Amino acid sequence: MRVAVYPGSFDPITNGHLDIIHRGARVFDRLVVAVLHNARKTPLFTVEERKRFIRHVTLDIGNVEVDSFDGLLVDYVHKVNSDVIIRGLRAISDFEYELKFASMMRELDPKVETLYMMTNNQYSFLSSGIVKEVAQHGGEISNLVPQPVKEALVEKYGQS
Ligand code: COD
Repeated sequence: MRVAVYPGSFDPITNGHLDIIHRGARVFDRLVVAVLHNARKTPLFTVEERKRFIRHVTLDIGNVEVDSFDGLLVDYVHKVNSDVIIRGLRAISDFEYELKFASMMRELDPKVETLYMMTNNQYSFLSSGIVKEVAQHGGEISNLVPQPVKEALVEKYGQS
């Protein structure tokens, strides 16, 4: 059984992340979406909230699991008996960071492969950060995030 891990902050999940989840789930037998529990950063949503959103919007995909992790990603990948990490690519601007990411993963364990999937063009500008910024100022985000995430953002920022 081929197991892949799709790690990220997912603060919150966007339609771009969801696009990569759909693509990954079609290629692998089991896809584990792993939310980073990063105590150093202050996320907008708690790990539990972020996991709940992802579970909610992936209910129709049978081979997707949602989990969280702390510490080194490579250790988590071993823990779930995987050797593949999936990352999403939006534009050339992602490349520099992703090259360092993949090189570091290879340094930590050469047997763990990092695979990149291109997002749908319509999501190539999308990030959790930009969605939060637009939501904070009352902009329209219906096409950018799943409905439950939109509702939670509207509730957080107190606008409709
Ligand atoms: N379309 C397609 N893909 C997208 C989109 C979009 N619109 N938006 C984001 N993505 C992709 C990103 O490129 C990324 O691949 C993934 O979705 C998750 O994105 P984010 O922004 O939610 O999460 P990141 O990139 O901040 O996650 C970083 C990690 C949590 C994976 C990393 O920091 C980590 O593993 N930390 C643990 C410590 C560790 O092991 N560090 C060494 C790593 S080499």
